[in-house]
Amino acid sequence: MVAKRYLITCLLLIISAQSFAQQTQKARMPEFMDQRFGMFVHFGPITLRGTEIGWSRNKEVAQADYDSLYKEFNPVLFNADNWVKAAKDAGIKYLVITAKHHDGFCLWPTKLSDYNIMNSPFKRDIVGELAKACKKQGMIFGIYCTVLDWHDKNYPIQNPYDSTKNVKGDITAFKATMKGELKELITKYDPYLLWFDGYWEKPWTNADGREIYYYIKSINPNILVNNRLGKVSEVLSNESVGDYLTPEQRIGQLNMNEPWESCITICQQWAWKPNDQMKSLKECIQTLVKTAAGNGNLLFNVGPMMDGRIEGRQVTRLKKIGDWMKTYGSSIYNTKGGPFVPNDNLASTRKGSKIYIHVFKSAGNTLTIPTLPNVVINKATLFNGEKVEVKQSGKTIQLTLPDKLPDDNDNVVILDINQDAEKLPVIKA
Ligand code: H79
Repeated sequence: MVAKRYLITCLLLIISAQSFAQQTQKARMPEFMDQRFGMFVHFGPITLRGTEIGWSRNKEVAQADYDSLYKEFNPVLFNADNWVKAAKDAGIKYLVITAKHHDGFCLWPTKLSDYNIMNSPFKRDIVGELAKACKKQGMIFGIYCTVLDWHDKNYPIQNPYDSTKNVKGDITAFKATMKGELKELITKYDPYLLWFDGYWEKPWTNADGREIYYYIKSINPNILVNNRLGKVSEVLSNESVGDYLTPEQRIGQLNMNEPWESCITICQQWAWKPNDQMKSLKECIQTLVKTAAGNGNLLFNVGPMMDGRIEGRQVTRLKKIGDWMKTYGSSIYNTKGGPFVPNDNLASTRKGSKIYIHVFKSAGNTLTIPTLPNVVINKATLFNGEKVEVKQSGKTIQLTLPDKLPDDNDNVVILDINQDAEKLPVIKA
């Protein structure tokens, strides 16, 4: 009898937690998706070697060396306000810092592990300083953590490249530590979102992910959580754990039903690498545009240098993206993707009665797009006010652009139509 009552109470708790979480998701997701542009920051002692965070341990860098780097980690030129300003200047609206990556090193003074920033010569709370700078400058603040921890003896995988170095582990004890760390992160820094990694890990189950998800939401139901806390799938279903999809190093496909965010690096590596190949301004801008045009967000990654600064050429690149956004931001923020499915020649976004056609390639100065059924185009202009000629014939619309196009990276045509563009069905362009 008692057991039965206990079971019913548990079930009720789970059900109410679930609907509560879903309510939260409904309220916050659209607001988050309206931001469109975030900055991912991968940072840690490994910047001293210039190899990849996490995955270079036991590869390019010997384990003993990797695990000792924190003793020399001293990014004396770290200035949280400068990072946030670099993001702001790019037109970025939210920032996500790797508080703990797979190597287990914590960038905040946690009570749960000695492997943290207070035991480095730097002895400053990087997560805390960033949270504060974000608040000051009006930047949404998010925290990355991962379900792996190669440093924690309770986590069964200590060296993914050599299973003989692995241990039995204790996932229950591990989850207790994880909850302790999350509680610290949430109560100290009040993150808007938690960005989890690690869905591929064998010792981690979907049920483990769900437990942590509800733990987070029980502390603050408003915190958004990405889908990598559970066993990820390409679509969000009842089985998924998390509030949005997160394709990595690729632009997600147009999806009007499920929220998503692509994480993509400004160079090749997540963590800083000397002379890493940087994306051109055009590639950066078109990556952002194609993401928005697919109805998703872009979490654009930078890896600051070992001295704590973001590389000058990256700061300049970010500033140039911001200059473009100053003119064209209204075609990105708060818009929906579509109605045209993005392709190599064009992508589109929409808001109210406006469709923004982003022109990447045109045949001469003519762009042909499919007809929009039952739609009257009242006006077509570029952002500088120049007129674009519109000719409807049969199944296509021809847009004649001025001979000299104003922008080298993406020219945007604004179509003003006689109805709500956000309600139009998706059309293959
Ligand atoms: O933090 C960044 C990556 O380090 C992290 N996600 C982004 C945000 C990430 N870690 N692992 N993965 C993504 C996917 C796993 C890739 C692997 Fe491999 C393939 C692990 C082993 C095979 C890449 C190739 C790393 C080692 C070899």
